[in-house]
Amino acid sequence: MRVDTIWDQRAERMPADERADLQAGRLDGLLGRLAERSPFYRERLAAAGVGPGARVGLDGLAGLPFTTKQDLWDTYPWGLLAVPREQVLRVHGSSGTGGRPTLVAYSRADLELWAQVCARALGCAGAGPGTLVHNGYGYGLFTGGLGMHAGAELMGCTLVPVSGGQTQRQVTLLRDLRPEVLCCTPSYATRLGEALAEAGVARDELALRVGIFGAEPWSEAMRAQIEDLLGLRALDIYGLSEVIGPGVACECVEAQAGLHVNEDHFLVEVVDPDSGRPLGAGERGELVFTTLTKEAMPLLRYRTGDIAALDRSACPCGRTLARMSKVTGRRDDMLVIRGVNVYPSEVEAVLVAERAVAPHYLLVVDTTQTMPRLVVACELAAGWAICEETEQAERERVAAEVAAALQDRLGLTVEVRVLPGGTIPRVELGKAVRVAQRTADRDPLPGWL
Ligand code: DLL
Repeated sequence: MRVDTIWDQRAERMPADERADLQAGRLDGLLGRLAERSPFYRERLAAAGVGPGARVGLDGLAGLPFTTKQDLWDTYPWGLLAVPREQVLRVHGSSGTGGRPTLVAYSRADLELWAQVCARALGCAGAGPGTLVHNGYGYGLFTGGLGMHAGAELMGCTLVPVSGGQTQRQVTLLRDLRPEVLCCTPSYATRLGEALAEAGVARDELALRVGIFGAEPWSEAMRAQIEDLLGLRALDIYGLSEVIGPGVACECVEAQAGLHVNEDHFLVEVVDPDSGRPLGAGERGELVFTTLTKEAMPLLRYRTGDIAALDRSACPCGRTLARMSKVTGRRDDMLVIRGVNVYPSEVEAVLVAERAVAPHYLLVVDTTQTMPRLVVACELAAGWAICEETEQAERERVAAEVAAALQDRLGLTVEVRVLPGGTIPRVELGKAVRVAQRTADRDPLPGWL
């Protein structure tokens, strides 16, 4: 497999000033299209004093109105369309917790653009025509499966569209077809590693070289674990349905240090999550995207809720696209336990650094008592306890160790349960569930809390 595989040389290596001109032109074009074709944005822009035909350029970006998830819900299902409904070729979305999904629409040109940016992600992984790709992202309304599928087909890869779930079958296909590239969520990558070990498949029976893992947050420590488990280089891929799906940004195998944002199509900003004020390079804040080229459902300054920072320094791979850091959390995933702010990503960092525990965990917020308490449930690493008699004592010893490390890091006393292997429910389809509530009528880990 080659590593000098930049899919779109011109776009991905464009000098920064040339790209800024391209973006400015595209932004003005977008404003024109929105004013003409989107009643929602026509009103929004008029309220912000941006008249039809305005040319704001990149300097005027911060003066344009934001779009939020609430706007998508309020206009559900078609209110943000900027093309006639008949020109929508596909609808995707994410399930959402309120019962109402977030839906997004794609025109033919949008689907082509999406395939292009997913091909760029595969190029970032060193893939090229003929590379065998195992696509374990779910197919359906979720964008992971069909997005990576289209990118791999466009590139001319040999694609195995296995989707999520049916882990035994995935193990067989990984062993028999010997793909080089694995695409799935990071949590499912750990599940596959576990299942391969259970099936007695040795790492050298596999040909995996690189994984393109995303759709959920994962830490550097988790990266090291997955690389070790599967014997591959683990790359992060980021995206969200509202903006397009996977392919908004992806790490390159050369540097593995930040995700190249496809800025010629998705104009990225980082803003202060509270004030909305734009932040500078290196400052951590909320990612905001403007879709410069999308047709069916373009979005202006969309607030993602995802927290990251931007790095505009040169990358050894030769791409000039800015890099975003890993997403370190969401504006709204912070838990407040007895007045202390707890980010699940910080707990994960502690757990993954502990060799005695497996990379499967659940944070349970127990609200059955007057003071909510946080219980961190994880599992003893496979083969860690020497024999059955000592297992329980070992689990208790490791729990005390992890609790001390969490106390150090978070400044909060947390209860830790180290459970026998296989106790934490595995998510085989869709995204990992890392935080659960325990209420009077619901116990996510019956008998263990
Ligand atoms: O998760 C798209 C995707 C599919 C990305 C496959 C990568 C691979 P949604 O279901 O709309 O779209 O969820 C989007 O997932 O706002 C983030 O909070 C989270 N997310 C996505 N990628 C990452 C990542 C897809 N690499 C939401 N790291 C986003 C952390 C991620 N969080």
